[in-house]
Amino acid sequence: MKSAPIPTTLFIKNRAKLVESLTLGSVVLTGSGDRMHRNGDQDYPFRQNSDFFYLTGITQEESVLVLAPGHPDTTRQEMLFISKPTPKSRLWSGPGLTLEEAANRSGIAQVKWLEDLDGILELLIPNASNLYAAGTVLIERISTHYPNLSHFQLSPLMMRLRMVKEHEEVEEIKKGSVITRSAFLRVLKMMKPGMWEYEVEAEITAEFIGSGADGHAYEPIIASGENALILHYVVNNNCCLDGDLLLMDFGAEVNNYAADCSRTIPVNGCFTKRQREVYEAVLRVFRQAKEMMVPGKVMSEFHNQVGKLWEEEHIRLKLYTRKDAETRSQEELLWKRYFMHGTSHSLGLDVHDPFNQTKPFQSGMVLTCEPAIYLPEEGIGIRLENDILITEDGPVDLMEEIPIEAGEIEELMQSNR
Ligand SMILES: [Mn+2]
Repeated sequence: MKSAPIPTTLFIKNRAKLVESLTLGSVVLTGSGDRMHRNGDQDYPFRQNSDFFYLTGITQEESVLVLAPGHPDTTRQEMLFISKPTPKSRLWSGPGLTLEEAANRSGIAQVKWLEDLDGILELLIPNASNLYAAGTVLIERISTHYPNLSHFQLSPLMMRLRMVKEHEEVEEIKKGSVITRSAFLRVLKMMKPGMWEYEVEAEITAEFIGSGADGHAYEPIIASGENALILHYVVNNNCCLDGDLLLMDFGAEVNNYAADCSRTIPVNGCFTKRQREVYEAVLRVFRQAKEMMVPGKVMSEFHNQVGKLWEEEHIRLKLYTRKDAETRSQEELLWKRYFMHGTSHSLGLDVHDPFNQTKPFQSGMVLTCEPAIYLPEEGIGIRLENDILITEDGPVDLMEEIPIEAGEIEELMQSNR
């Protein structure tokens, strides 16, 4: 069986938190993701809208959540609408959720068929003091039926909630990390010169699917040699050569939650002296950066501190001199030449989860730590990335168990020869 579903307690808590942040008389309408037509009878794979999933746990299309917390009729305060199966939909797509199943999954007592939605909206919308809406179909419907009514975006409220994780969410990210680890170990076992990047991708995919994950949380980057210098390299269509490094950025998705990991390994199982020197520099920055991920830190401040660490390492690697570094202005800091992306982003239902960059880190946030170095002159790109849970007692590395020491990686690769 695929991974056990997320406990319904999470979705109940999430709705309670949203309701708490609403003013009196507010009504929330939010819809599932839209079906994306591809061609003929084919759609792009459906993946639930993250905000909608966060509030309901429902993975089905054509679903709508209605919240009217202050409503005098308590049966109107929280309602879920799902589409009623037809003989045709049963034949082509299977049974779909029953009302009872949807109620159990979401923890919402009032579940109705979608055909009843309009009647309910007619009752609720004209009396709402604030209307929050999300989902293209719903917003279209509101602007057609109530052209003079203005509504607010739901997403800023959702961002505030999703930035801090509940323990059920951290558990899913942990599950994804365990599967991501198995995939990495599998690659270490197989890797040898002459293997193609897409073959590496296939091994990772097989491990993800075979372990009960949903699949990849994002398009995996499998970049050998100079391809590692292309930050979003996803074609994965080159041969891994003897003497090159292989940069992999990959993560399993479990119950819609993402894991996000980067590792860089020598294709032939043995770092050259220079590769090892550069690798150790990235690892040192990674370790120090991780320790700086504590409550109260602001993202930009964190990134600049990591930049300072990089400056020392770059000087040690003889990329520039201290004198060079000190004469530069803030806008043309030399470390940015070799590390041109952020050190961290929020992680959750989306691999780049909604995050307000101005808000300080706080306990319960899950953030990546991903220092990297890109040296075009030497054809070297190295990135190391783990997922970190911020707590009052210091950072907790959710990927602690995924090998990262240069020596350990070499040993694991060579022991399989
Ligand atoms: Mn990342």
